[in-house]
Amino acid sequence: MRSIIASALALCLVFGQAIAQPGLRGQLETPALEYAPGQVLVKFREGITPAQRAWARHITGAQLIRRGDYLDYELWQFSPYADMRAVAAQLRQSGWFEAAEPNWRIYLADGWTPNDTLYPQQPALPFIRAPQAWALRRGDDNFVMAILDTGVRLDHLDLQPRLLPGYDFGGDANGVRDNIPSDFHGHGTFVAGIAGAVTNNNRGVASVAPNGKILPVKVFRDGGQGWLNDILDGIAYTAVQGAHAMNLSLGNRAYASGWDLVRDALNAAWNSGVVVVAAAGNENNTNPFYPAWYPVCIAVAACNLDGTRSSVSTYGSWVDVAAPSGDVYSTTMSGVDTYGRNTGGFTSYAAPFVTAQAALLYSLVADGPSDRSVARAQAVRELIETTARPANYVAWGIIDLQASVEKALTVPVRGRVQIQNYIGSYNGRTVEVVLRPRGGGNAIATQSGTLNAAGDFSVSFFNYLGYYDLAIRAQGTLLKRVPNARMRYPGVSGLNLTLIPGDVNGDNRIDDADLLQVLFHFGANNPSIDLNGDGRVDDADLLIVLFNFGAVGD
Ligand SMILES: [Ca+2]
Ligand SMILES: [Ca+2]
Ligand SMILES: [Ca+2]
Ligand SMILES: [Ca+2]
Repeated sequence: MRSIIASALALCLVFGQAIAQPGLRGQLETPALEYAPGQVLVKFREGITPAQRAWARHITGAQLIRRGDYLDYELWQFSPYADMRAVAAQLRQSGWFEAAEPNWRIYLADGWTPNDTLYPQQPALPFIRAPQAWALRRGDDNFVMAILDTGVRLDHLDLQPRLLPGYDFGGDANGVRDNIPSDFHGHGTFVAGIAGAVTNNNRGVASVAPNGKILPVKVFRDGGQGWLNDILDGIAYTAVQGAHAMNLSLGNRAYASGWDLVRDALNAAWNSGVVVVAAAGNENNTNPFYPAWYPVCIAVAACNLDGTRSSVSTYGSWVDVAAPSGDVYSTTMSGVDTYGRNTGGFTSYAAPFVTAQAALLYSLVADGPSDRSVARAQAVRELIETTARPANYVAWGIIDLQASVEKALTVPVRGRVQIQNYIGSYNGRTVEVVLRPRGGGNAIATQSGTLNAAGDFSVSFFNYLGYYDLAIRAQGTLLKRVPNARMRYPGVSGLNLTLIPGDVNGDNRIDDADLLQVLFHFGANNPSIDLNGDGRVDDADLLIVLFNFGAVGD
């Protein structure tokens, strides 16, 4: 019996420091994983009796939430503010447990497979890792992709539910404009289906953006001729209609000063928040192709499904990204339920992959569909470009839908803290960021990191988009609230916080428990109790606790 009490006591003391020693966390070099606040999963060693288990919970202050139904584990709950990496590490050190782990968040590794009958014949979708992206997010029907093209077959069963009214600037056969942007050419119907065919409807094809609306903007006559003024009007109309992305599978290798008018119209659209995507051309060279050449456009080359450049695609450092076009299946205009495959490798059919990606990402960075701005458009463009898989024939690489969605869901929180009365280096001191519901409530997620010498920190949260309150503390300080933080790409930054020291045990209040810890470690060199960072625990730290005595964190 004595030995059990002795080891229980050791566990108690070790644990007593656990919350106060977030420093351990840094040494674990755990990647930025996320765990359920305050939860730890423990598995006792053989031979520990139920009574001893209850005793262990009692002295550590843990509450038993549940036992494994099939495996012999216990899920324990501590304060949601506790650093569970450090708690688990301390529990492991006690020698009582076979395992003690924070209750890590687990993510689906699988993709989402739509049930469209032709989906198995659309290898371009897994090539851009669409199923993995769709398992996370599938876009939003309030976000709009404008297809400036030859129109769309409006009664196509795999398109019709996704079509907004649109407009016909090209004017069918005779150039007379109307509000019926039907397609008698075929190009626009094929482009629209790649970006936004109805997906998971047991019919036809799947599309890159399973949710989202298509705005058909017909800017060609039925024979395929287009005129400058029709395109200019189509671009302006697209911006006014509130589109979030614009697809331009059109252009010309020949420069004419009229293209500068198109450029100006595209710049205006971009400045109102429209992401502009343009086919780079099918010239098999690096020469400019208009309007893709203009910097406002995300210029899209075409690649084969082995990642090589399609033999016809324009390429070069001015071309931003590549998307598949070597083997694409889409809707055709010949019937209401007709589909076709294209292996030409044309950039016309690569661009709509990127347009749909833009619409899907836009829904992740915007506060709803009316939140259109150049800042939102810029965020979307950065997500597309910076997550592309490198390819040597374009500036950024081949689009990766999964990586772009994951990046949009991974939100950094950056800032700088100063601790009152602190005279040491911040370098390596831990910082903890707690995510809570806006306006109050318990912690939803906690992330930790380390400060640099200046007190700068950066941590990331995965899959919490929207408005939250943050609460931030450094080792030994109270939490400081940052209300109403918008969690989205490119992140929350520029936080500048002055923190109140004295909360040695991490329960977010400064009281006699903290005082006792300082007294207990008086004279030691214990960084989690050395509140002023001068390398030892002494009366200066004691004074800090006394001075802030009674204070409670946010
Ligand atoms: Ca018409
Ligand atoms: Ca379908
Ligand atoms: Ca305390
Ligand atoms: Ca000190």
